[in-house]
Amino acid sequence: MCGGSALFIGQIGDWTWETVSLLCGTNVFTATNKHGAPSYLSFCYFRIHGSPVMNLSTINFGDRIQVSSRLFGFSSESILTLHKIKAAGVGPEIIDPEEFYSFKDDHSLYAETFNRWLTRSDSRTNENLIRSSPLGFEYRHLPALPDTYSPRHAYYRARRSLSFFDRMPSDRVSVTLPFTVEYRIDLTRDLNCVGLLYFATYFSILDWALLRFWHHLDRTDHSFLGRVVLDQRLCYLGNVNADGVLSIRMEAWQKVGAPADEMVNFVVADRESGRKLAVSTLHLLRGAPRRLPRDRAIVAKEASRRAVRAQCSQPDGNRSALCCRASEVEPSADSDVRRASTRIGRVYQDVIFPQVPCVLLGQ
Ligand code: KFV
Repeated sequence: MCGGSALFIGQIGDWTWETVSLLCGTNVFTATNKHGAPSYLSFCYFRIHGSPVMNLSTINFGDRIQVSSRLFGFSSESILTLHKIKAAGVGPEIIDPEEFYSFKDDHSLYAETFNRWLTRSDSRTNENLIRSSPLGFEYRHLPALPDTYSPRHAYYRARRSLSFFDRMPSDRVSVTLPFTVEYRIDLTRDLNCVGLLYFATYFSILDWALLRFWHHLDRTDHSFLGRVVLDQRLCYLGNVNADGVLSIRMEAWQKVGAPADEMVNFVVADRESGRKLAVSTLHLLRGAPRRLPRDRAIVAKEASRRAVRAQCSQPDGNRSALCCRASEVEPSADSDVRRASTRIGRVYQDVIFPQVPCVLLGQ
C-alpha cells in the first residue's frame, strides 16, 4: 500500500465500496440490477489532495492511520464519498464539506470519489457501459452536498476542456511541447476481476506515462521518486478492452519563479478509435518526500502493535500475516444503527499493511 503507488488508491476505493455497503442497504460487491445483471459501483471521478507534510509518499510501513468517511446522495444512480485520512491517535471526526473542500489541514490526506452504478450493455466488450442502479440501493437518507462543492462542475469542465482547468493560470508557463506515449493494456496486471480496466490502474498507467515524460525532459529516476503529489484529479470517460492500446497526451506547466511547482495534464484515448477514456490533472512538487512527523509516527506504531496483539485474530492462524483492520461505526442510542451512523457520518478504520487480505474486526 505505501510508496505513493496506485495500490493505495485501490485501498481508498475499497473504503468507498465498504462505506456504501455499510450505509446504503446494498452489498456493493454482489449488487445486481432488476434484470439480474451485475451492477458495478464504478469510479467516474477521483480526487486525491495532500500537502508536503501528508501525501501518498509519506505513509510508510507500520504507520497507523485513521480514515473518516462520509457519503452524500446523488440520486439512485450515483454517490459521492469523502475520505479524510490522517495519522491515528486524534480520534475520528465528522466530515464537514466546507472544511473538507478548504483542504486546510496539512496533516490530512483528502480523497473524493464519485461513483455511478454501471453495467455492460454488451457482455463481450468494455465499451458502452450504461447506467444501472441495483435493486435495494438506499440513498434518500443521505445528506445532499452543497452545490458549490458538487464534483459535477469539475468533471463537466474536464469533459468539455479535456483538463480540469479551462485555461492554465496566468502565473504558469509551458515546460515543453505536448508529449504523447502509447501504452498497451497488460492483461496480467491491469484488469479487475470482472475484466474491466481497474480504476486504480488508470493512476498507475498515468505514473508510467509520467516517467516517460520525465525521461523525455532529461530528468532522473531519482527525482521522479522524489516528486510530491499535492493534488490529482481523474475523470473516467470510458473503459477499454483487454487488447486495447492507449494514447496518452501530456502537457506540463511550471510556476513562474518556482519551477519545481508543476501542473501536468493527461488526456487518455483509445488509439484505434480516438475515443476519450480519461482526463487527469496533476499538481506536483519536484523534491524529496517527507515522512510523517517522527514523534506522531512512533506513537502511532506503538499503538498499532498493541492493537494487533489485542485484537488481531487470523482465521488461518497465520500470525506472520501483518494485517489488521478495525472498523467501527459510531454507537448510537438510536436503534437504527445504519441511519444513526449516516447522520453522524462516521466510519473509521485503522489499517496496517492492507495489501494482505484484511480481517474486519469490531464492526
Ligand atoms: N464522471 C461522472 N459523471 C459522468 C461522467 C464521468 N466521467 N461521464 C458522464 N457523466 C454523467 C453526465 O454528467 C450525466 O449526468 C450522465 O453521466 C450521463 O452522461 O447527472 P447527469 O448530468 O445526468 P452522458 O450520457 O453524457 O454519458 P454516458 O455516455 O452515459 O457515459 C457515462 C459513463 C459513466 C457510462 C461513461 O463516462 C463511462 O463509461 N465512464 C467510465 C467509467 C469507468 O470505466 N470507470 C472505471 C471502472 S472500473 C471500477 O470502477 C471498479 C470498481 N474497479 O474495481 O475497477
